[in-house]
Amino acid sequence: TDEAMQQWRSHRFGQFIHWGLYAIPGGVWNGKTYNYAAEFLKSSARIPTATWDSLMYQFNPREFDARAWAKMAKQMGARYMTITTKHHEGFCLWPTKFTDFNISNTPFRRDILKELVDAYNAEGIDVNFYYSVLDWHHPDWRYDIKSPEDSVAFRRFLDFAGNQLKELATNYPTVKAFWFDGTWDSSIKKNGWWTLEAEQMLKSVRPGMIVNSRLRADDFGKRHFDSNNQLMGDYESGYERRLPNPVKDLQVTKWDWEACMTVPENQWGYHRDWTVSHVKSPLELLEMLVHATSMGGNFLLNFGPDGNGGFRNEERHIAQFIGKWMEKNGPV
Ligand code: FUL
Repeated sequence: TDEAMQQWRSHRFGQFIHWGLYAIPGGVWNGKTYNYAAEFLKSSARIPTATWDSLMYQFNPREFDARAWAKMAKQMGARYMTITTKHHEGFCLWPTKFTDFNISNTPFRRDILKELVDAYNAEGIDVNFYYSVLDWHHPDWRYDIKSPEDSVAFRRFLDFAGNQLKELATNYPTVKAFWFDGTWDSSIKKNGWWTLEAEQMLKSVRPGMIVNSRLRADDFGKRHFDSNNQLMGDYESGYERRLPNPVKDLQVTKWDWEACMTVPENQWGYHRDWTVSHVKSPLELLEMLVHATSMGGNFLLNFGPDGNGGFRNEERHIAQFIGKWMEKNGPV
């Protein structure tokens, strides 16, 4: 684990990718644009699960080219990549045995996760897996445990999640870290044992596996990473604009951390009209990269490919801009 953390730390700059069914509607439903995060559209537009899930039959990203993605990341200077294997919607980018709601039942069918892992690894880029425990699709998911029935259902859910994690760690042996999300609900908090068990399990399948702090629901937001470097730092990651302040946040150096950053405010998945909020310029993002890494953290810059598997021009431009700087001045 020390070695894994050392490697994680040395990477400094990574690419985050949010990709799922939400990329198809891109924040627009029945002609109406929802400004809140595109990956939350199901919830913002109150779309019933069965309706949302049928997007699966439309998922056919013809332009998807894992090698081109990896090349772009490489040219940008990224040394690791974190991909949403399953976001809150519950759709899985790999052919999992544990739910039908996965890539193999789309018209596309290909194992996107495998193609990405292979392509990025071939460029020398480590791949980490983002995994949302919160799951809007799974019938046994509970926000809270209010009855014995809830607790039985939720136990089934936790088994499901554990099985998926084991499957990911087993079938994609080069995965370097798990980036947990969606652990803030009281159902998970009441089952804190599971988070420990999940971490132990991942370590037993892949010795040296590291995980981010969000796995521990109780730590969420408190950012007291103890010196236990089996946990991968996440400095309030998800809170886009907030970068550490050298004076106020001096304690930040006590643990490993990563600032993850979106290009517009609060949009992680692809949004058709991302000008609904301030879109950071390439220079702003470069400054953040330099800021974060100069404070000893890692910088994880998010990209949200569209439903065809392409990046928007602005994103390509950002990648080129940072890449040019890195060529001259990097690696950070
Ligand atoms: C948050 C999620 O709710 C967002 O959609 C995004 O994935 C961000 C990185 O973490 O918790």
